[in-house]
Amino acid sequence: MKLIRDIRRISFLDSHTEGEPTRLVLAGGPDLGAGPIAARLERFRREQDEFRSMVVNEPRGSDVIVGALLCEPVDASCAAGVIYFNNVGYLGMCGHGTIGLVGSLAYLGRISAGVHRIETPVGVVSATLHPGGKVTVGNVPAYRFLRGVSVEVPGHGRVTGDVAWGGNWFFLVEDHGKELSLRYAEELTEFAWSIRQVLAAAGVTGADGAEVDHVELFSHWDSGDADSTNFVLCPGKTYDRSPCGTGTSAKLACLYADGKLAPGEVWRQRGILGGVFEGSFRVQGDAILPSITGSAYVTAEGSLLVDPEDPFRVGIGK
Ligand code: PYC
Repeated sequence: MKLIRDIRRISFLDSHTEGEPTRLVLAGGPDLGAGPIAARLERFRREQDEFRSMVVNEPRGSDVIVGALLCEPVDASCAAGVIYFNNVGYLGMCGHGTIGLVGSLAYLGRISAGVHRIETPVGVVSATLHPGGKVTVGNVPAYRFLRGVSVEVPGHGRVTGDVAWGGNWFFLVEDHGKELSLRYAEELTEFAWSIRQVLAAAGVTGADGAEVDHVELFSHWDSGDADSTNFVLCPGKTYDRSPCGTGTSAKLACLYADGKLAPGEVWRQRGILGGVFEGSFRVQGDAILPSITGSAYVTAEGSLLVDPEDPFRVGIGK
């Protein structure tokens, strides 16, 4: 006998950008009204947080998946609005996610090659879909907020880094003495996590007291033809498989502030899996306008099913 239950269906399209997954929710998401995307994110957080966990956490997802809720934009000149989320909360912007979003919309035939405007909670970004399938994200303004902040990390000694905004808040560390290799991912995760805890305890924040919830380690060694390799720890204690679009933007802001990279010069940022984002910038007042180029590939499409009787219907997680 077939069980008749009111099963909820959430249609999605999965992709990865240089190894980092994005799950785009196309339909079946919560009604967040028609206000600005930032206000819709607050409503999502306040009233519909279970939906976030339902989509990205086990048993339908994993800690690594970044969700992207496709929204109707407020501004008719925008191709889409989007709210990014992960295993523990929400992201202001997401570079790899925007590359995945644009690749996914192209796969669905909803956009073609050219420049598209996308509304995010932290502002409108541009996304250029190139004829060969690469995507260049014109990110929100990025800037270095604090230079040379030193903290004592138990078991590791003094660690010095910069706090910078690239669409999310980052602590960027170069002088860490670690080998940035995938085989040390667990150790690097624990190290970066300790840095994050120490920053929080020491009251080191971004502007307006914002939590610095991403930690980015850099190395110039073994980067092949790239300028640097990074290891980026995300808020839910997972590491970014890609070079991280907002993290690369924050890096560009620091390079500019140090006079190490000029407007228009290309910076090739390698991620821990070996994927590369190409970054460059223009200057806007005290900030820079980063451009990040990378590739995404679609990996799955279908429906997530939510059975009201399922004890784990809202996901296993936070
Ligand atoms: O690419 O900006 C990014 C990002 C943020 C968190 C994970 N990826």
